[in-house]
Parts: sequence; C-alpha cells; structure tokens
Amino acid sequence: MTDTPGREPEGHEPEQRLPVARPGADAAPVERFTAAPSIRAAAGLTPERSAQVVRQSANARWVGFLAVVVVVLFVAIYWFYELGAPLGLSQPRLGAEGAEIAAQQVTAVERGYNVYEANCARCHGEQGEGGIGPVLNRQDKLFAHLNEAYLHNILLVGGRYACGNPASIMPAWSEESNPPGPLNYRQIEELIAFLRAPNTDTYIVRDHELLDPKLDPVTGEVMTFRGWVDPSYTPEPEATPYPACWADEFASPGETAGPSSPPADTVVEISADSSTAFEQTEVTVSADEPFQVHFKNDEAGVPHNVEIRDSAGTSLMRGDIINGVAEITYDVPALSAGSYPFLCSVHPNMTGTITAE
Ligand code: HEC
Ligand SMILES: [Cu+2]
Repeated sequence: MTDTPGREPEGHEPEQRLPVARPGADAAPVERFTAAPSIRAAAGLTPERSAQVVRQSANARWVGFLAVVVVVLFVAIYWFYELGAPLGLSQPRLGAEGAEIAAQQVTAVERGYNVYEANCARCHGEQGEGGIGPVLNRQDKLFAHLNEAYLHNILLVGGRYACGNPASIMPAWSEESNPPGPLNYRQIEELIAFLRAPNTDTYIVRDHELLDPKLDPVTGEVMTFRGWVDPSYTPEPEATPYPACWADEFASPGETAGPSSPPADTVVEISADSSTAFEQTEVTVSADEPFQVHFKNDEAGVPHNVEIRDSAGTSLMRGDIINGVAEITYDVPALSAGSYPFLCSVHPNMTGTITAE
C-alpha cells in the first residue's frame, strides 16, 4: 500500500498536507466540485487530487448516462423494428404477413411437393387426383376433412386412421410411427404445407437436394406447380360435410331406395384382381336392355366398386363399394347403343369399357 493514490510515497516528507494554511490571496487551483475539507483531510488528499477525483467521477457518471441512453434507444428502436412501428410506419419484420414467414412457407411447400411426388403420387396421383388411394385434391375434401390435424394423424397412424380398416394398404409415414416410417418430422411438416397450399400461388419445382429450379426438358422453362386448396371455396349452404371416412362418400342413400329395376336376364362378370385393376376391361351387353353386373373384389382388404359413366363423364350407375374379398350384384339400367367407360370410384385409374350393341 505504498502508492495509494493521493498519498505520497513513504519516506518523502509530504510537500503539502491538508490541513495546511493557504496563502491568503491564492485561490486553490480547484474546481467548484471539490470534496468537503473534512473528507480531504481524512483521505489525505491534496486539493488537486480531490478535484481530480471529483472530475473523474463526474466523467464516469456521464459515461454511464450515455451508455444507458444508448441501451434504451437500442431497445426501443429494435422493438419497433421487430414488431412494427405504431401508426403503421413500418411493417413487423416477422409479422403474420412478414416476408420472412412467407418465404419460409414457400420453401416448405416446394420441399413438400418433392416429398409428395416421391412417396405419395404413385397411389394418390401426381395431382392428388386419386388412383390406388383416394382422391386428395377435391375442394370439398380439402375444405375441412383434410385439415392439418387429420393429415398429421393419418401420416402418423397410417391408412387405417381413415376408416378404421386395419388392412389398409397405406402405411404409416412418420419416423415416430410404430413401426417407424420413412419421413422425419420436417418432411411431414413440409408435406402438409404442400397438401394445404393455396392454388392461387405458383411454386417452383426444385431439385430436392440442390434446390435449383428444375427446367422442363422440352420447353426449357422453369417447371412450376400450384397448390390444391382454393382459398375462396365455400361448400354449398345445404351440403352435408364431407364424411369422416372417405368410403362413406360413395354410400348413396337415394340409389338403394326406390323401385328396383326389373330383373335382368343378362349378367356380366367383372372382377378386380389383386393388382388393383379390373380383370375384364372390355365387356359387351345388349343395347336398351337392363342388365346386372356381378362384381367380385378379389383384392383382400382393398375397397372397390364398379361405376359406369357416359362419354360426358356423368355417372349412370355407381355400385356400392365392397371391401375385398367379397362379391355383389349391381342392377344397371338399360344403355342405348354405344360404349361407356367404367371405373372404380375409389381408384379412378381402374378402368374398362362397356359396349352396348
Ligand atoms: C400404397 C399406396 C399409398 C401410398 C404410397 C400413399 N397412400 Fe395415402 N392412402 C392410400 C389408401 C389405400 C388410402 C385409403 C385408406 C383406407 O381407408 O384404408 C389412403 C388414404 C390417405 C388419406 C386419407 C384420405 C381421406 O379421404 O381421408 C390421406 C390424407 C393420404 N392417404 C395421404 C397420403 C400421403 C400424404 C402419402 C405420401 C406420404 C400417401 N398417402 C401415400 C394409399 C396410399
Ligand atoms: Cu378400386
């Protein structure tokens, strides 16, 4: 403690120790803010030193004050930068309409598209138009039935979540499923973002690793796709909500009641084989005579039916869906001469032709 500030090194006779009589006329070379004489005395300070201490502490207070001002201003400015200034002077950086969030959403949809095309399109169709699996891109289904929670659940549980069919051919997809599926949490989120994407937006098809836009090999233009959900769709006011199990959609209460068609003496055989296809793709019947279709579903655990349409696509007969293995007989009203496509309502890519002649 030899060189405590304000103390002269020991051994030296202090030149001027307080209290010391000041020469009368000389004002001490000290500024206004000096410590009280008693304190100076106690601390053994020279007037210069004590003035310096006071000056320094004033400076320190200034520094502190300025630092607080800087922090306060920073917090205030950053606050408004993040959350938007009042009176609409600036947009929130991460607000609901924030560009950042929108950009993240676009990325998720574009990645989800790749997940869909790689895993789901082979059963549900490139555009969700249906195939081996039920149609996904219809507005009445997307409106409420295929909501986020439902999609989460069916991807976690698998196809049996839809109608409780334990033999459903759709596996569980999530890594968290039991047994685990191939898609991780992020891919599930992206897939759902794609399935729920609005059809008012156009998205870019990207390479799934490099994320470079993909070019159409023919035109050389960047390939794009649209979401499925029509944001302006509202169901008809009197429409019944889409059924919880998609297969119930085909249960047509009006068709089973009413006068049954006269017994027909022609019965044609149609069956669905185990590869989700009709065994007979060409069937011939007599024109202008009602007939019956004896339908055999030979595919275990998979629902099929026969639906006959006219060339305009209007349904003329839609048979009840049966889960294989089972059989059923449908009555079909008379068809005038011509050819009529038939298909499975569940799997629109199962097709054939009925010719009436
Ligand atoms: C092997 C064919 C197959 C694949 C691949 C497949 N699905 Fe399915 N999916 C089905 C079948 C069949 C059903 C009907 C389930 C049932 O009721 O048994 C179904 C049902 C669904 C449903 C419910 C439809 C409704 O109307 O309730 C959704 C949603 C769905 N699948 C989404 C997906 C997604 C997303 C993928 C890709 C990760 C996918 N599926 C892959 C066959 C498939
Ligand atoms: Cu079918």
